[in-house]
Amino acid sequence: EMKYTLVLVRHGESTWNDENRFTGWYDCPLSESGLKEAQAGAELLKNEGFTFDVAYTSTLKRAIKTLWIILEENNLMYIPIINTWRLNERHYGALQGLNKQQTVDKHGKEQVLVWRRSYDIPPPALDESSEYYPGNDAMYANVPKDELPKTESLKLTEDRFLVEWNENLVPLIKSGKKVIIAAHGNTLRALVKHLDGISSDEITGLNIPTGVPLVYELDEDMKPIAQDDAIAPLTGKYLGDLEKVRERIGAVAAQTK
Ligand code: DG2
Repeated sequence: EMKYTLVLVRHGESTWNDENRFTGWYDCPLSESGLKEAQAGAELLKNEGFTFDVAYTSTLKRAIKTLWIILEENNLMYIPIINTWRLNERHYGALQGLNKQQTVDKHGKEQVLVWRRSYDIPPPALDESSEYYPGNDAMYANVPKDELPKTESLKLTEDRFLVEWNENLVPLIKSGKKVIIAAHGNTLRALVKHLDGISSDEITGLNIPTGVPLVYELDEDMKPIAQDDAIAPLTGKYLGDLEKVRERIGAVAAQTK
């Protein structure tokens, strides 16, 4: 029996998504089309009458801005927003900043697919002297250095995301609060893998589109209830025109050809 509704949304297209660069923890803004995607996602939620008590997001402005647009459109700017690095995108290591297609040209399609989509193989790590090392960023001054990544596989991303999920999000949802999570392609892959029990093999084929709200219905044990119109292997449902959603999913996969 349906008990709780949880809404997930990947941020709208970022400037580095648009430039087809590996982004990870790099803090780029939404692109012009990303702002429009976020607005369209916000309107879908409004038209379906969604409301929220608490919002969760990362420390990265593309997710935060997407959330702000959603809250503004839905007259919910007063609700608490929790920002945590545990919802940040997977750290892309030494790939951050590189063009995805040029990386294919250099290392081959198979290798890049392993880096982008394998479950437990992390990309090459970056050096502590790198400008992209989170330990050199004031934003993470309060995070213990040994918790800050130099690269992450999806598995490592899932591990640190699930700390937040189990310690804070699950109790919040079970207390009856309506929660929206605005996050990133790979943190959301990690979360839906956990929710839907997707295997490490099957998760390699899963891509999350930008800016489209994804609605989960959960029972009292946080198990998802399968919904009509869900796109397998997910049991949660994307809002809006599913044909367009499928196209956007395909476009994410096609960033490396
Ligand atoms: C993208 C995901 O993260 O890239 O880090 O480049 O969701 O914050 O735009 P997001 C990045 P892929 O794993 O799909 O290549």
